[in-house]
Amino acid sequence: MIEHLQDRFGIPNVVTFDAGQGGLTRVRITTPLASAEVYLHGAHVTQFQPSGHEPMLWLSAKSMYQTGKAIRGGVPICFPWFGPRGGDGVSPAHGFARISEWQVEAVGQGIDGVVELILSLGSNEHMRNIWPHAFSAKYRVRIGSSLELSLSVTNEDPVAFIFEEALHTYLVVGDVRQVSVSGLEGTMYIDKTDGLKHKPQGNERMTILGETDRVYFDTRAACVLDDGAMDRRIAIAKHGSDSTVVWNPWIAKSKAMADFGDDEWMGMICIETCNVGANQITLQPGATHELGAVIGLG
Ligand code: TA6
Repeated sequence: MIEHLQDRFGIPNVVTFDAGQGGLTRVRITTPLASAEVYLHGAHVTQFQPSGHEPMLWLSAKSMYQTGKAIRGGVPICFPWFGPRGGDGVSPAHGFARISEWQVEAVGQGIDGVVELILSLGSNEHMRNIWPHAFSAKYRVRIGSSLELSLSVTNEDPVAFIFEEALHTYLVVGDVRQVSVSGLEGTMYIDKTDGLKHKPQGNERMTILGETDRVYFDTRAACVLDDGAMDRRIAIAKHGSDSTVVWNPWIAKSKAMADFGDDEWMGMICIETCNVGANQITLQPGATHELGAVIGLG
């Protein structure tokens, strides 16, 4: 299968298909602008590094790379729900998109050197057994000086359906205790570390002083991550998204996750581009919704 993909979609010295970690099919992209890696498992972008700069996406050294399991780090795609699903005991956390095998639809490189991958996922019987709706999804990944992601979901059903979605981006930081995040000033958030209380962000930049798990809702603003330790700023712009989630598991939660190193919490922060909770999407038959993020040096 890898040889077939290479023959059909490979670009010599630019786009290479190979067996990555755990033998999962991986696409490696090398351009003068940046390098990146994407697994077909979950259409999971696991690496993005602008030329001349440090890697931007964080990956756990303890991540698993196996069917049925989400890769820990990079940009997991959460769809068609976010978080655990109402106690049914069989639905995978954050939906099935990030543990499904996506198909390659197209690969190209523009004269500007930007490489674009288009991956797709359609509903199958297994999915319909746990989420009874027909959908098709396309994921466009553009590798240039910034990482551009867009997830388009089309309702293939004769009736409307409701879904949640997130580009659950894990970013590298030098020390999460020395970062601040701007763009969320003046918004409200749900604090998942404090009984789902609704709280105001106020007018100050957001900082991480302990376990942090916040769903900022009704916000379309770009965020800027200011990383004091690495002396770097990363901008996360977005479209088609009304929610932003910020997460750091801190010490205890890191220890409780098998695929997360006990001390890895200091080197990462999630700033997630979402439509979750009250910002969930209702999609009419035949309609398409696009969620997008552009992640680049600030
Ligand atoms: O986005 C934050 C969050 O919902 C946290 O509550 C935590 O569960 C995190 O996602 C990771 O979820 P996962 O299923 O990937 O372990």
